[in-house]
Amino acid sequence: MRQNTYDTENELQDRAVLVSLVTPNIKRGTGDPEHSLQELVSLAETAGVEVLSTLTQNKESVDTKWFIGKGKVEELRAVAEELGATTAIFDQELSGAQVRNLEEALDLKIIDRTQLILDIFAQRAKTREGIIQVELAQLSYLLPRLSGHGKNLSRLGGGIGTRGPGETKLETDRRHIRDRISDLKHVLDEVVRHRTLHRERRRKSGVQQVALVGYTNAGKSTLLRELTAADVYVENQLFATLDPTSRTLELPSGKEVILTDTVGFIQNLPHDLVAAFRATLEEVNEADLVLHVIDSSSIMREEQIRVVERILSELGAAGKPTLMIYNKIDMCEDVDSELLPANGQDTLVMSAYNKDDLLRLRQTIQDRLTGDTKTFMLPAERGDLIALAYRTGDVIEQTVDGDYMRLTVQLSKQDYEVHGYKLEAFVEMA
Ligand SMILES: Nc1nc2c(ncn2[C@@H]2O[C@H](COP(=O)(O)OP(=O)(O)OP(=O)(O)O)[C@@H](O)[C@H]2O)c(=O)[nH]1
Ligand SMILES: [Mg+2]
Repeated sequence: MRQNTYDTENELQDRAVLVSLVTPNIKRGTGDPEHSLQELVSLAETAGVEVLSTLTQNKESVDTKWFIGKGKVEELRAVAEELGATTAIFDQELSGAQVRNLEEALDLKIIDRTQLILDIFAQRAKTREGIIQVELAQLSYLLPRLSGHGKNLSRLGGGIGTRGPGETKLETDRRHIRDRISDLKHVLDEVVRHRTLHRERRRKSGVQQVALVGYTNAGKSTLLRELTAADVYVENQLFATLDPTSRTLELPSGKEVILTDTVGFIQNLPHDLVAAFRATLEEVNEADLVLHVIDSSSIMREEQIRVVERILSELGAAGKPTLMIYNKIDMCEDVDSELLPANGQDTLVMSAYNKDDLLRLRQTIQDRLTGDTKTFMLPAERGDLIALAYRTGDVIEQTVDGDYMRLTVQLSKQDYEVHGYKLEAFVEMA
């Protein structure tokens, strides 16, 4: 299926200089460029690149031909030569022409942030669904840039930016790639159909779903592991998890729900990747409760929260019942933790490695999912309202009282807000 040009044994490690261009526009769009560049260093290291140095240029606007200014290209050449770099990685997305021009002028492999992230995903993808999604994203990225590649791929046999769609495929025409994209979409549709069926079965079984989301490296998989004793991959690196993993979580009441781990988010997540992973992230849309996991100790904490919220809203999952989990509190300096919100039904400040915190998390999940017990006095002839009560919550007790039906129902806060409010006029005071 996927031709892989990646050959670990013969591969020379990429030695890279990282480059960031800061223009007023870029600054407005993507948060702090300094943090973004730090993150690019982590991304490069995650991809197995040796980072030699970083270069930043402040400039009024992007240079159409070189992306950075001509003078900066010279500086980059000098630095690269001095340090013996093989590669330059840019923190922003480059056009095909810019890649070609830089490659020719510098005799370096030129990679941009998007390509680097796609490459990490290609290294990580394990399941059929993940592999298809990554290849789809890579091809969509490559299509408009085809003419910019080829040289570096034939010249430098391996390393970052060369995994995934094979060399021969890149040399074929765009139509070929479009065909491949359309084939992959069909296969993906099929996988998605299966996943949807599976999810529907789960939903019909009445089991509630909880989804872990959050910035990459926040501790989502750790929480899944600590809460369910699942054997999942936890690593101090970016994008350790690609494929959603679901496990049964037992709540203090003994009731079981399904807890799902998902792929982490990052700022400037390539658009093609969000599109390709939309299917996987449907899990989030279906969830009864979303656990937004935050690395409280990160200096980018607030930015990361905003990035996750933005991507969730792109996925149509904004406004879902959410519990914000300020994780890794054990790694926080006191001054940082003072700025955190107080614990409550919407917020939990905790450490995934603290037993008491995990108990509290279980309890909060339960409270959020089960909610309150309410008793309604419904007129016996209002079959519609009685049916609504049954649909909306768990009816614990039902008795007939003259012309009325007395129903005791357990309703979560969100269920009550969506449908249950229609029964409000019939609530019996306790
Ligand atoms: N000190 C401390 N470390 C934590 C805590 N939670 C997670 N970690 C560490 O943080 C790192 C990342 O954890 P993961 O669970 O892999 O993070 P993730 O959110 O699943 O990351 P991706 O899959 O990359 O999106 C690991 O080294 C964990 O051991 C915590 O509460 N305290
Ligand atoms: Mg993970």
